[in-house]
Amino acid sequence: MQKPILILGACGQIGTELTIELRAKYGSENVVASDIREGSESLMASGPFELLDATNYEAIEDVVMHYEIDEVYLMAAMLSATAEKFPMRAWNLNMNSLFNVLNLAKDRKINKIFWPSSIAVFGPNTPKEHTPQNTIMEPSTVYGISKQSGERWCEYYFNKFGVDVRSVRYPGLISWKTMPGGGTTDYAVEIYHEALKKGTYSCFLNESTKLPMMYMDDAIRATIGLMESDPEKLSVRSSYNLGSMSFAPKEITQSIQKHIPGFKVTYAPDFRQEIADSWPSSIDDTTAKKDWNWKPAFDLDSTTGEMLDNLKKTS
Ligand code: AKB
Repeated sequence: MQKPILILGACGQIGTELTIELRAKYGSENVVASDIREGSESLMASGPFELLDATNYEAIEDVVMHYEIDEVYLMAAMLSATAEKFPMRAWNLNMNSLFNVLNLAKDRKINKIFWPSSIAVFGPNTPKEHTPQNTIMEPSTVYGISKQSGERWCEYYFNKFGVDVRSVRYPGLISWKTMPGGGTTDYAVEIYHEALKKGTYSCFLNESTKLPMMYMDDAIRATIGLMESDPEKLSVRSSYNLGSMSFAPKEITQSIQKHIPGFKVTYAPDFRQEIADSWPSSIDDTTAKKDWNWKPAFDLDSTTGEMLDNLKKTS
């Protein structure tokens, strides 16, 4: 029998699709979605929902006890661009929410945790191409510092208290169901919306800034795949590198132009350029492939096809 799952931050870009997929897989009644505010009508209507602040330990504990929750996916976070504007709020949200779920697991009130890390854990001194699983990590952003600290705490709770916490370092995620918010890689979603709406886009990164990216379907498959893996096979309890594709704004532009030939992009780099410049260009995910058979399915052109088709249908 499936034991109940709680998703914190269920209404965000990843949380929405994760909730839909977990409900399809394990039954709607077994997946409790929660967020600080209500989400899309379809998400709210498709199963149990709780208004919940991920920084409030007692409130989470009440929900965990009420539904007899077994696993928690903690998807609430402040992303890189917003975190630069509100450093203390970002630190409080990103760290306190993590401690809340780690401590619930330490006290055996829940049994398993998924917590997302990010390519932002790497910094300007990290090797840029094929960034290895273990390498120099000196993040220069507020968000990156919180994710790197989070990774250290996850590994610590696993080693000291046997907490079954699992994590991946997400690259930029491309999706059409829910908009991202406050990230540096968000341009790679906005560009599709603007291509269809206006035929032009002003990009906040320069044309040759290559970053690791992934289509959301792959990210959800990776997340659930890791959570379903045999714990004995997992050699990493900080966070796994997760690779798929890498491209620069000029390459995504060319990919869109195959469908919309007149599409034009101008470049006006802002403060997010410095964040992007500190991150890797491509990721070596050999360890994830070896430990739990990770394999991406989407490249840039298949992502573009999916994005344009689905956005046309829904707009
Ligand atoms: C961001 O841009 O902040 C995120 C990330 C790479 O973690 N999408």
